[in-house]
Amino acid sequence: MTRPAIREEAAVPAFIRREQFLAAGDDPNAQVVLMGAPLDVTTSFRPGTRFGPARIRAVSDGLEEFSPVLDRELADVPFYDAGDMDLAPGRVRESLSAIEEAVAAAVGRGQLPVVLGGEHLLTLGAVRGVLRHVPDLAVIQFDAHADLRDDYLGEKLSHATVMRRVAELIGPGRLYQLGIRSGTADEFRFGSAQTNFYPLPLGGTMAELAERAAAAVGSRPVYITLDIDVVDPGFAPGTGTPEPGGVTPGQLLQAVYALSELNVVGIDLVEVCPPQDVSDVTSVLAAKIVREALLCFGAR
Ligand SMILES: [Mn+2]
Repeated sequence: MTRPAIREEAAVPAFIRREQFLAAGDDPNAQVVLMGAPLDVTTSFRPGTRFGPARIRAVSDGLEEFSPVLDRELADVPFYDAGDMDLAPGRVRESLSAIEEAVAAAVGRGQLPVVLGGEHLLTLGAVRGVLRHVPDLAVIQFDAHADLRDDYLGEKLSHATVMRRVAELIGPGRLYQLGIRSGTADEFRFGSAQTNFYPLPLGGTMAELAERAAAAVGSRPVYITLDIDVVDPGFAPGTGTPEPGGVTPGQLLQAVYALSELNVVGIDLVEVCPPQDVSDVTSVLAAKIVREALLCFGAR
């Protein structure tokens, strides 16, 4: 059988739009640039964070664009979703360089990069990228784990060593670690002695820790890294290294709001692992945190 020639004007419309985050605009020069870094290389327990950015985007569609708490909506904060970086599987250093370049490009143009992970090691690349343009940087980390090992099974570059490497870059006194409840005795000694180490207090709140950190950071530029496992695994099971005894989503959001006056120059949200998730609760929480972060820190 001979098929008729294809007529261009009868082209099938593009049914499948590349997934974008809720209400993302199409101006690459927007004040805020969302980018996915599906790094999933050094994960030690349960892999799958490479699927994080795509799933967070997909479920973001179920959220409203308006935040009642912030009384602001995404239309007030134009942002661009640049999609996911193409990170070659297994190539740690090259991947970190690609992340560094992308983040440096955004910061160099005066944009606020918001990076969706991916495993926590990506923060090292992102902080390197920010540091190219912003000296005197502080980093605020929300995490269940200290991530302060000097090496992990002999490897210096790992999700378990990432904040040690970041501390070396910016100076340990510039790192604020909030909500930590897991690590080795060595990590806790290093953290207590050298970083601004705010372990999760029994009975205290995450927002109080964030307020302390915000007061200490003052007007200095700050990068925020948010490891979703700071939230209790009962609320956020979709993560590689769940650690019981965490905060509720509401407590975490309160802590994010407590940072709203800071001079935030970069943000990441890491360790969402969709294959381990239940009913997308972790991805939906991540999407909500991203929305609130966009509205909190992107409206300048
Ligand atoms: Mn972490």
